[in-house]
Amino acid sequence: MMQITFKDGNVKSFDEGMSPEEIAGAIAPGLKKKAVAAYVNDELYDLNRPIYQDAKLDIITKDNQEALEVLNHSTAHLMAQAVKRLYPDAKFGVGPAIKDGFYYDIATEHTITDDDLPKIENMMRRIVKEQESMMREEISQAEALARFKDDPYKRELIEELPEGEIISIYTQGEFVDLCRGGHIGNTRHIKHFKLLSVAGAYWRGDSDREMLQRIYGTAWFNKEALEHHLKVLEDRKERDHRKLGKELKIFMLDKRAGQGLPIWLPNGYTIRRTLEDYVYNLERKNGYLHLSTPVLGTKELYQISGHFDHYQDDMFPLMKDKDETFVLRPMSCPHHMIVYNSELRSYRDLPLRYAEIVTQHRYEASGALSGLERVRAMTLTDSHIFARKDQIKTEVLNAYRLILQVIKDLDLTIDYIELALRDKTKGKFHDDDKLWDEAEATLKQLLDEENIDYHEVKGEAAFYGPKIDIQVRTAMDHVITMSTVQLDFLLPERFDLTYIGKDGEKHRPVVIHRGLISTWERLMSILLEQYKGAFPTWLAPTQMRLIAVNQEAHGDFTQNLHEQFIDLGFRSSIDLREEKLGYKIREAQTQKIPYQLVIGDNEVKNNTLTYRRYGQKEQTTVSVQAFIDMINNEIKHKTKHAE
Ligand code: TSB
Ligand code: ZN
Repeated sequence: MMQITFKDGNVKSFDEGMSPEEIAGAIAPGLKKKAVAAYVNDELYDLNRPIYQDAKLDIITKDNQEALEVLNHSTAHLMAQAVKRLYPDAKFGVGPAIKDGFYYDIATEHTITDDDLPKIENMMRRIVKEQESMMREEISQAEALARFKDDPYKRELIEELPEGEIISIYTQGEFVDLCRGGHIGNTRHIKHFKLLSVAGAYWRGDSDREMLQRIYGTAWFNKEALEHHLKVLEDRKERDHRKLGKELKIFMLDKRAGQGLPIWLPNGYTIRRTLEDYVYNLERKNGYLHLSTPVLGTKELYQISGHFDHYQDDMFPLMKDKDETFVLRPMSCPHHMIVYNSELRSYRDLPLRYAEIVTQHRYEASGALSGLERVRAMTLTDSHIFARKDQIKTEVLNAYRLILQVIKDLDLTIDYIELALRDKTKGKFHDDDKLWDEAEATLKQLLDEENIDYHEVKGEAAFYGPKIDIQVRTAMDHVITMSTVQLDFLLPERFDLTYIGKDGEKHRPVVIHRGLISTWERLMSILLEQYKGAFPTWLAPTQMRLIAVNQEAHGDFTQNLHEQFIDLGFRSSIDLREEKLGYKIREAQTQKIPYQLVIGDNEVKNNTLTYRRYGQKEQTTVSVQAFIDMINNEIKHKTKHAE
């Protein structure tokens, strides 16, 4: 007999060799039904893996968070077995559970397409019916290499394990897989799953290695949960900014223009200029001074700043001529340091808040590029605030509060605040411990004093100092950095920045780097997804579309109205094409224009307007002036409309 200690402290005896599933069944049939896997002495165990010794047992049930991961991971094995049956030459890379799903990387001569997925799903269902047990076996490295002699990917993984390590493999019917474990024990427990898509994936994420085929799928414990998830995925597809960006002509990418180098189309650029005006005004109100600096700098400038030593991986290759070497700038800070230094500064001049909407370039890995969310050419709502030490707290807080206001105006949702610190063991940070300790302690203290909740993350700081990053959750369920406030004691040293204090002596200012609302690129990706392309009136590239019922009878009135709207600063557009009325109305709808105005006899006779709001069925007739007041009011208050 063995003694099993449960989470609640209860101890019970069971026959040696019983599995978590059997133990659960012995306690209560209901528990057995809900059991998915277990922790045995804190090690993740398969549901059917025998326990031979006294142990601490914690059964993972369907209600636990890890359960879904175990199920999805098990489903990955099930899928691999089905793939192998259909395409016997298939070899396998890795097949982990991911958030809400799983994938498996596969090498086969057969090109797997979306059309193959139902076939694979059917085969999976067959294996479920066969009730294959997933049996664990522990073998030596040498034996593992022999067992997987035809599987180059698995061999590579086995060879990398530390010598002498015991390796676990799983047999499920005719199929054998290398795996650490944590399974649901038998394929019959896997009922509600769907294969979602196929994509290419480099072996080990390395673009110099071969490309494998990756199948994504998802598995759930009941039909409703699966259906709900598929609905969520459908909605995400509709919201994907890459799709919407194309349909609504916001931006484009073209291989010839360059990867990660987006082109802003007229609609997108109009929104961007609207956001720019908004940011300029807000910053002016808050004491920022705007300036403009070049996209190129000398190599020397970036050597002084330290970017050259610590940030080169993220920079485009240098541009060299006979006597000069240029850097395509990844950041604007060095330029702003020079501006500070161009005059003698007194303590009375501080804080000095330089702001710039900065175009900069970063040589992001091609695999990391994604639509507008991560790009190589980007324009940042940047600022560098030069302050005395006694001003740090107020300036950081002012910057933080301004960020909160913009986030609110744009309707974004903060997921969490991250305090990004240095990781001493990594070389990408400057190495003056004293400066780091002081900067990190200052930010920590400030957040604590203000009762701002935050997560600390080591290794995510900038090379010059710690950051407070504002993390936003997108409609696609990515968490992404939008805004940032960074405390920097390094660049003031590097550029020998000084001001004359009250005492008549020279002192060092500090620099606060502030990204207000990320880059226009990233912001646009987020706004597109959030509004599903239906921008509120203040942001919409076209705010109203005017359509005359009959060109001859109503054309002049419509044209006059259009010009009047333009003079008022509205982004009005008029559809004069010789198309059917119904066609014009439908098109205005697919473009998600907030207001469609159809102008006919009544409007001309009564000097009124009949409008229909995007997404609504009813039409409303008002006086021209009432319409103008309504639009002005919406713009002023950044009114959002329900979809
Ligand atoms: C705030 N020197 C500071 C600046 O003064 C700086 O550049 N900080 S940063 O490196 O954190 O970048 C600022 C913001 O740019 C990030 O918070 C992020 O929102 C955005 N950003 C960074 N890289 C990319 C990228 N590849 N594509 C789109 N946006 C990006
Ligand atoms: Zn900066």
